[in-house]
Amino acid sequence: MDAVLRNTEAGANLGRELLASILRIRLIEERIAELYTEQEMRCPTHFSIGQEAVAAGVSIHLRIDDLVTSAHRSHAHYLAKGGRLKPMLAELYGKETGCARGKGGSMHLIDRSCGFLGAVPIVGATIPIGVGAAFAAKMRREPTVVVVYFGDAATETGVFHESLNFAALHKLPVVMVCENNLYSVLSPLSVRKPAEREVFELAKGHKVLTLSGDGNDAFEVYNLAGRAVDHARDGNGPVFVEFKTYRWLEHCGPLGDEHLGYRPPGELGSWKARDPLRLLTDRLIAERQIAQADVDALRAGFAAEIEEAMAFAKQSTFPDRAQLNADLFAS
Ligand SMILES: Cc1ncc(C[n+]2csc(CCOP(=O)(O)OP(=O)(O)O)c2C)c(N)n1
Repeated sequence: MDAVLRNTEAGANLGRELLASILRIRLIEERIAELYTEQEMRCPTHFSIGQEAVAAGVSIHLRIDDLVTSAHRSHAHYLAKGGRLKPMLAELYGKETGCARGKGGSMHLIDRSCGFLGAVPIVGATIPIGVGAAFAAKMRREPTVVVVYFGDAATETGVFHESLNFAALHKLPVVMVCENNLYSVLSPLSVRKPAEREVFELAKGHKVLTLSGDGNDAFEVYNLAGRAVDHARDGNGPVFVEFKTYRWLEHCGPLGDEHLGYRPPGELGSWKARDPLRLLTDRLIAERQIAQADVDALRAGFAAEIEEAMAFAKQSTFPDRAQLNADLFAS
């Protein structure tokens, strides 16, 4: 069964809902990582294992007709927004049942049915697309909020500033969510910006509401994102929210990369000790909001869903040769 926007299985309880969303994304990506080595998924794939609380805590505030854009690391954003698992996995396998009909792969997820306007791996490229969608929504007097997800490196592009300036000028209902995982491929922030200037301070220059917080604390993400989405929906203009978090795997691909030596020794371990899934599970169990048996049941349910979707993706057919030039803007 494909997921709905909010995990109804988890019920009205916020903590359980956040946990279900994070756990589901984690299990899906772990399974993709396992099967990736079979070399049947042939698209470059960027995992967000370790960063899932951001997508979960933001999306919980969104309605089905709110819109989202993302970049190369987009599985979590797509799934949390109500993206359908079977078409997502089929897309990774290049199949015609994929959400981009097998022509995009992991970095080009798109699904209008859940308001996922698209993911594009050109750094910064989807920021103006999201701002344009917010401009259109405002002109049509629709109550839509657009969330634009990107990494810390995207704040170093010119189009980020042009877009934020335009959004601020026109008071557009856009929430820019920056997942600051400290690296752009192998380059740490220290070689990319002055040490005394934080990433979020760039947005302050545009005089928009600017927030920053812990992206591994699901409740903190929930609270900050709630403020941001309400602000944008109430017509107060754009918001920039930075969430500090950390990618566990290599920049692109299913493996670890500690042997490359670009991250200081112990850094990965210290972030793993702050695993968003573990932190939330421990807290909910300690507060007796959930029992380990509930977590195990959620896990089993998601595992079954994932296996069914994987089988669907593998059994689907590749697009027909005749479809090669279909849906293209240029021939
Ligand atoms: C315009 C452009 N320049 C360079 C690249 C190569 N590239 C792909 S991902 C990436 C780093 C992106 O870092 P960030 O935006 O912080 O996201 P993260 O990968 O950390 O999630 C780069 C430089 C690109 N895709 N587009």
